[in-house]
Amino acid sequence: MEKQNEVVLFGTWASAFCKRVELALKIKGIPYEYVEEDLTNKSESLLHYNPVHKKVPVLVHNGKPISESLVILEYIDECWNNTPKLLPEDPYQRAKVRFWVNFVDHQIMARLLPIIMSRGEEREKAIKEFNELLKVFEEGIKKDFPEEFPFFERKSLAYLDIVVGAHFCNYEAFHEVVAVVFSPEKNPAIMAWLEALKNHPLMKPPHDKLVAEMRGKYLGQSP
Ligand SMILES: N[C@@H](CCC(=O)N[C@@H](CS)C(=O)NCC(=O)O)C(=O)O
Repeated sequence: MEKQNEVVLFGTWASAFCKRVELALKIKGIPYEYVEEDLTNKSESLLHYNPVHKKVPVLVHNGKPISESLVILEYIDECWNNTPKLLPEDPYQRAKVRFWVNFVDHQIMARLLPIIMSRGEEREKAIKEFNELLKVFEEGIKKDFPEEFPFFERKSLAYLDIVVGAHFCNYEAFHEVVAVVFSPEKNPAIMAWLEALKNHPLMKPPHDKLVAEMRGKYLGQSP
């Protein structure tokens, strides 16, 4: 007989996109099996389950695959709807959360690569642009969610905490390997939020492992 709720996550440990899905499953208390993928040698299962993008994360629920991390988060929220909600009930609030998640994924994240790739004055300029976008984000969420801000005072992590936390709560490793990009002077509310997120028991980033990974990836240094 088929199991009622068989959940398998294909992921890779250092990926923020995969971390999002793991966080959602843990917040909702959903038991799952985790399969670590080697992206230099993708498994037949991954290629079978995500033939379009061939990327992780992929969630397989009772044999049915779902790809794209944000699609997976929404699927989890809809399927296990008697557990803590990731998205707000109100459609307008939901739209605003989706708007800012999109802003983080497409605008803010796009500014990280120029920082990684550049040096000297060019890097300073890239960091300044990154901080300006963070400021837009900070002001935007304060205006859109005045009652909820700061988010970390909520009982349970929600959609925006998951996305922001998975991307940025490892910022200390990024500072150590690449450059200091977050500062309490420039982005006080975001920094306070990240500080709380990184100390959350589900969020805690594996600092030393990440530093080694980033040194290899960004600086070409082997461990
Ligand atoms: N938009 C995708 C991005 C996923 C993604 O970029 N996954 C990376 C790991 S961080 C991957 O699987 N890369 C393998 C490849 O590009 O071949 C999502 O949100 O799930």
